[in-house]
Amino acid sequence: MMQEHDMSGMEVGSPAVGQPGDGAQVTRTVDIVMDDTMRFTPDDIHVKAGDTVRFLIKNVGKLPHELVIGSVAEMRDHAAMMRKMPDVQHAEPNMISLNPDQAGELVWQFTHAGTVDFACLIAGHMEAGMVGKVMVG
Ligand SMILES: [Cu+2]
Repeated sequence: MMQEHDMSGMEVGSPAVGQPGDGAQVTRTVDIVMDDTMRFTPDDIHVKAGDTVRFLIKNVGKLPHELVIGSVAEMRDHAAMMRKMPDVQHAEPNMISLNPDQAGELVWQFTHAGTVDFACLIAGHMEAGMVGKVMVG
């Protein structure tokens, strides 16, 4: 029963990725659409360091999709674990899971200049190209 996996903070291992945002401090709103072509639209987002972004995310596909903010290296590890344990329910402040025709939001503060990745970690989706980048200037 004891799990060796410490899920907490796993996707947010590096402080450069940023931190959960405060909905009262939002400086930018970005709409993102997810679909069954395994794409995020847009998949290339530019913000400024310090911006708190409200992502308004809609799944227009017929499959569930999710958006997880993190680093690609850490997300590959997470995706591998998800393939081994597809029934694991995971919910973290850096992610949102949406069923078909569902919409939701994620508030995130980008604290450091650089590139932050996002991806859908449902088995096979990231591998099929369901990734995007936030350029933090
Ligand atoms: Cu997906």
